[in-house]
Amino acid sequence: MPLGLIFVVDSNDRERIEESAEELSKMLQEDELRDAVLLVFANKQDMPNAVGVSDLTDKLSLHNLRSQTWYVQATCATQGTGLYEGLDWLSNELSKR
Ligand SMILES: Nc1nc2c(ncn2[C@@H]2O[C@H](COP(=O)(O)OP(=O)(O)OP(=O)(O)O)[C@@H](O)[C@H]2O)c(=O)[nH]1
Ligand SMILES: [Mg+2]
Repeated sequence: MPLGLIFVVDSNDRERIEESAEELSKMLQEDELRDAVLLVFANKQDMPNAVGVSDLTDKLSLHNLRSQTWYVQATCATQGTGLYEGLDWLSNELSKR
């Protein structure tokens, strides 16, 4: 059974998205996470200045990933928006394997 990895990004903290990208990239190079199914929560989407899903996908260089299956879900954790959609995607992907 592969691992599911949920990576939560504060989309509103523009100064630290680069830091998030570096952390994610380091994690995904770990042997244990090579085949992980990656769900990114692009959190704080309710904030007017938040980075959108498409920009965040670029900033995290997700299109360059070769060994992981990934998905970016827009969320607002305080209102619960997007959480179940993301978890449904993850549970579906994991059940395929
Ligand atoms: N507007 C909004 N606020 C959120 C959301 N999710 C969490 N928060 C709030 O964000 C605050 C916590 O901020 P974080 O950025 O997670 O943590 P921090 O204290 O800034 O510390 P760092 O981890 O160093 O960034 C809490 O008040 C949460 O209620 C969201 O989707 N939208
Ligand atoms: Mg913060």
